[in-house]
Amino acid sequence: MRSQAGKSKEPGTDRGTSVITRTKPQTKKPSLYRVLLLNDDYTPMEFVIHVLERFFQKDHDSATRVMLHVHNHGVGECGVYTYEVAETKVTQVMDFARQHQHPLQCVMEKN
Ligand code: TYC
Repeated sequence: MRSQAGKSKEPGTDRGTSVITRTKPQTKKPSLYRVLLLNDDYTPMEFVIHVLERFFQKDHDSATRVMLHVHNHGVGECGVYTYEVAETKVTQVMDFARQHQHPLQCVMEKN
């Protein structure tokens, strides 16, 4: 921000009026967060596929691929979201898993 006082006038005629000019863009990109599923030995594969379809809008083939990736590698990405959306997804998955008495874990991490 710059305060621009009157310029190029006769000496002594500046009446002190100034204009505040915005120089910095006022939009900021939101931070993004990855939502991850963690593998465990007990949650049924079909339950994980259902979670990916229900909360992450995956079709059946895509959900199956993500589930198998988590099963084989220990962790996998469900999606990337702004903070509040990611937090909501994690809560929804954890609540749903608990309701069905599965130990499935879902976490978020900053990108
Ligand atoms: N490993 C589980 C099984 O063999 C399946 C599974 C996949 C569990 C992904 C959790 O996030 C997970 N039944």
